Amino acid sequence: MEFSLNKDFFIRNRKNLFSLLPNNSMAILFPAEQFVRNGDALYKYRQNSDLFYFSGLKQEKTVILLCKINNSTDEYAFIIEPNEKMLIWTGHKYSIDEAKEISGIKNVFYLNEFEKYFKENLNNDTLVYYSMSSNTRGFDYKNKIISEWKEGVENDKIQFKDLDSLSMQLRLQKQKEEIAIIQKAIDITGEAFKKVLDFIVPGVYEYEVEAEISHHFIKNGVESHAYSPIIAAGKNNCVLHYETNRELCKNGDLLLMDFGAEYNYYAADLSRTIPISGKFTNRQKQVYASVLKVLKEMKTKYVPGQTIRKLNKECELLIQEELVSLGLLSEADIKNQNEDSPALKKYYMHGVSHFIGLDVHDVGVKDTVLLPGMVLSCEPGIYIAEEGFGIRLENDILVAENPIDLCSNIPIEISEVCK
Ligand SMILES: [Mn+2]
Repeated sequence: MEFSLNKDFFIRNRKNLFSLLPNNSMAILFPAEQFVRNGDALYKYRQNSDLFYFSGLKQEKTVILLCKINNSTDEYAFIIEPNEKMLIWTGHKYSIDEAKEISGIKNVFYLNEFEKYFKENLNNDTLVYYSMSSNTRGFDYKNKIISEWKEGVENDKIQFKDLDSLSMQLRLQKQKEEIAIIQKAIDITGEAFKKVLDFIVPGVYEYEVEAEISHHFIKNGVESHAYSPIIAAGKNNCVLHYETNRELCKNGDLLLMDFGAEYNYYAADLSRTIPISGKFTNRQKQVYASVLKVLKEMKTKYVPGQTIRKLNKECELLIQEELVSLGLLSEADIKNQNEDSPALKKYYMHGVSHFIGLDVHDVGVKDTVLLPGMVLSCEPGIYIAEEGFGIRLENDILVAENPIDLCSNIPIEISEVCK
């Protein structure tokens, strides 16, 4: 199985985007900004997901221009013009031919030519689509173009449109190559979890567990975590976005981990909670069994026609039932609860699902109607601060008439996560 995307994929994606674009419009894809860490040190660069999806070009300061004028289409890519200094400090940059080969775009020029081709294609009734909300806001070129647009806008009929809703429509349903890559990211993530199961003993630090995971990721060609890994021992189980990962893993406590590899730009998202000693207490086991039961029931519901909003509701009802049987809520608590802040929110504060793809929290909204090929998380949890622990379990599910659990090979049964 091939895990890299070739130009056919990007050509197909642009063709699909053209079919959504009205006549006499253009779409401009701006790159992600290079973020400064401090001084002249930059954070590791990662391309904007849309720009990657429509071109495969991972290099900074790349702009894509797609024109649909008089019902004929033109595609352009604009890239950095390499010089000697760049070669010395940051190494190789794409040649024109390389950018053509990666993207399948025939018209590749250096960035200083962008304006010429942009203006050449721009007419008074052209609709100009660009992403108004993704992480491309700071890029100088985008700012320059947009401020020029705003100055000129009153004088002509150019209209600006948000590209995000169009790219969302395309990115939501994953193609078979994408699912293969997501599965690869999940498999590496699952292997890392198995390493942690062997590694964990009382007395290790959360960051040592993180190191086991990162080591496995890097060794297997993963360029980055898909998000900051949560390695949370004991009371930290209940901190939903814990990421300091500096504390000791103690005997009798649980270790909640939420982490995922990003493989060739696609994310995995996995949560597991395990006993640090290798054995649950009776109470921990009881709560674990409840969360596992909810996960198993919920994952059968990722069928076409569903929405995240409905899944959330169904999950809340299941969790509520478990909270009653765990003695955490009484029937009276439920009867007297305020609709806006249901009693179960004390123990389960988040939603059960989000879309997964190029971004770990991928495009798609709560009312997006699920269709085959969409990938979403299924992540119920119960957090009991007063008992000093919380449990979250999370698998990634492919929507189908019979939903497919892409994490089905990763240990989750009580017998599998205990020693
Ligand atoms: Mn998640």
